[in-house]
Amino acid sequence: MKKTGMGLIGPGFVAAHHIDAVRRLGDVDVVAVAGSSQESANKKAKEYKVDRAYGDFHTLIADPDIQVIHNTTPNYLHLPVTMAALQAGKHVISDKPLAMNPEEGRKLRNAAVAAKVGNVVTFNYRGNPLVQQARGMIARGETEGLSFIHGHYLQDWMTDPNVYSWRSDPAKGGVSSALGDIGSHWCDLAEHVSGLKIDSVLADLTTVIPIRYSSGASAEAFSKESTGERTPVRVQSEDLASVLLRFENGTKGCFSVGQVLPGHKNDLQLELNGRAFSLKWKQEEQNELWIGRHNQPNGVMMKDPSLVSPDALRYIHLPGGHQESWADAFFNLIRDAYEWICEGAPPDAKPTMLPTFEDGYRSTCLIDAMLKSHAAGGVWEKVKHISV
Ligand code: SOE
Repeated sequence: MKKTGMGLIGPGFVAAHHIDAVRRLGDVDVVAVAGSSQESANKKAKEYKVDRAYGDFHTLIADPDIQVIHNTTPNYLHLPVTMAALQAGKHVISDKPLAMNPEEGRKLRNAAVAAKVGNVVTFNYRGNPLVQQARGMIARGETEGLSFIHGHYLQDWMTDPNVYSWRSDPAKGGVSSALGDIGSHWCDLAEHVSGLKIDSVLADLTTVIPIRYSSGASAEAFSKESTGERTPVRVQSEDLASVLLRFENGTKGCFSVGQVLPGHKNDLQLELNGRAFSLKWKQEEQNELWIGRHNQPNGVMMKDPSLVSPDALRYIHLPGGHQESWADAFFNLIRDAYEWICEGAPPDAKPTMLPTFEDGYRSTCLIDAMLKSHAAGGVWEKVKHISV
């Protein structure tokens, strides 16, 4: 049987994980990678052991052996690359955020619907089995409603002012930095797990490190480059933010994001308080789900096939006590995406867990509302999201 062909455009930090996940599927071929130049594509193709390397994305998209395009380029290239792939009738798995702003996000969402192809955004934290467990418990009404949804997503890889990434450059990363990069994950997770949409937001944004020192090249996420000749760059976008939330049914919420907070490596935490019990999931301790109770001792559900509900079981690969990780959850998303794509990606057969361009577009609307709220001096801003 001929394998499905995959091509990846934009080999940065996350690209290796896309390739690993696809190779783990077994029935998908990593056909080619494309970079910003032939030289960088050759280097990455050698590193990832991929046969074909293209110095421009159009050639990769035109390759007849490739049916699925993974777009892991910097944010400013999401629109042109994804649009070109959709127009060529290819399925697309895009890194988050889908686009730089709601206008771009809407164009991509509409183009994907019109092209009738698989369209997925890597909100990969949905792929964790205990995230699906929490989602199922809430959907079945076991928490007896939700009063408060809160948490944070904190990192420290931008603490050093010598780290200058394209994410801090509005022309390449978009007007928002921390909110677009990791706030987008938190909000997607909060909406997915709770089943509730955020209706309005009140945001307070800060730039803790207003001057960064650039070596001329963009630092990869989590890299620690601080050598070489550097020039100062004034940073306008936020590296720290706190946001109050009102969900559609009146449920309250709040979250903070920051990428300059020493000691916090990839500290995503989501807590949901219901009338019957509370649930808390921490990405850095992702094999446990905390269950808080009022009249009984609190508990911890371990990731164990015999404990979770059937909808979460699908996302577990190992017996209890065998820790699963970020890469396993990422794989789960890629597996669901390819299963859907191989069926022809019919909208009504989309796995519940799978985030599509609709979710990616919504995410750009959420971030936009937060930016507007802050710019207006911290006022409540309604999230404007136009459905197809
Ligand atoms: C960097 O902040 C980053 O790689 C994000 O871009 C990813 O989406 C997140 O999963 C891990 O951190």
